[in-house]
Amino acid sequence: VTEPIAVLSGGVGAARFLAGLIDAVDDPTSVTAIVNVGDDCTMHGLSISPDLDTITYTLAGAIDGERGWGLVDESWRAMGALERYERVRPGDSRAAARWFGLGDQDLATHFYRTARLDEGAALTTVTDEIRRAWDVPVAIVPATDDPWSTIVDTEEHGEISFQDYFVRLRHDVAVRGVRFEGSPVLGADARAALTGADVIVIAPSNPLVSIGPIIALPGVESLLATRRDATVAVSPIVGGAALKGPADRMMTELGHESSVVGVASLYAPFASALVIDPVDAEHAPEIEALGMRAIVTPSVMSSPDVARSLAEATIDAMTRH
Ligand code: FO1
Repeated sequence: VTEPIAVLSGGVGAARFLAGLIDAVDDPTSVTAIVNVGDDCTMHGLSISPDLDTITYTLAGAIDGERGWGLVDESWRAMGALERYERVRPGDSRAAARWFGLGDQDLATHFYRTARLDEGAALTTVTDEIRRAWDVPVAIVPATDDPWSTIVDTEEHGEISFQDYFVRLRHDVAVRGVRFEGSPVLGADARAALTGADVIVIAPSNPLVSIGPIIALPGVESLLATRRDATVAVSPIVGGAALKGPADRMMTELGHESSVVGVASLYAPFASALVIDPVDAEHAPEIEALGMRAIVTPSVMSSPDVARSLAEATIDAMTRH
């Protein structure tokens, strides 16, 4: 497989799929990951891009596999040292927050990103510098260079930032809505990848808060619709449950079926095929009724071999029919 491939990406699920795709293609430089930035946040004055970093660290072989985020063999001395300041922090201050774990080595990435952005560099440029520092062969591009934040509307706390929802509240709260804030433009590299790809893959990431912010960028849904025959999605829901994170619960709370059929309903306007696990094979006719081909192949990426086979089957489905 050598054709240009664009992959709409969130965090962990996308990173594992991309690692499998690198093993499956002849030339990894033909792959572009277009990455969600809706989770991006500022902590301690530092610009943090969790999904970009999860993908970079995973493809560099440096991710902490158990956590799924941050670096392996990490130490936490800086975080620990913040405790002293927690005691003097005014009640209404968010300084010295320790609920968002930033490891000592991971901090270097956020120092670098923040300093370069402060110098006026675009996020696309800085992301590519970080990618090269980690010797990752796949192009990694933020979906947009502009601020574009996911806001989660919760029953208990009203509207909060994505990381407040996901990390601080451990996504253990009822969600009644999701929206995105900003006036973004699709990144030029992302647009070029979507226009030029032979195959566009929607990675197995949360459809509402990982893929959703990319699709919601002005012009992206209509651009993808023109590329529907080339676009395939990999379901992040297997047997009705999310592989990781709160996608299943969130789908139900926001009025979608938490199943491969619910995923198919969301993606049918712009994807012509959906990859599902054998446990969901019985749902293939419902997916086809929505106008998508159902590709049945093991999709729980429990090992690099499964990730590679999944990537191969996904690309084959689009190039050999
Ligand atoms: N996820 C957590 O569950 N807890 C954390 O403390 C945490 C810190 C963190 C720091 C840097 C980074 O790049 C990611 C981090 N994540 C953490 C993961 C991340 O916030 C989420 O997994 C994604 O935003 C969801 O895709």
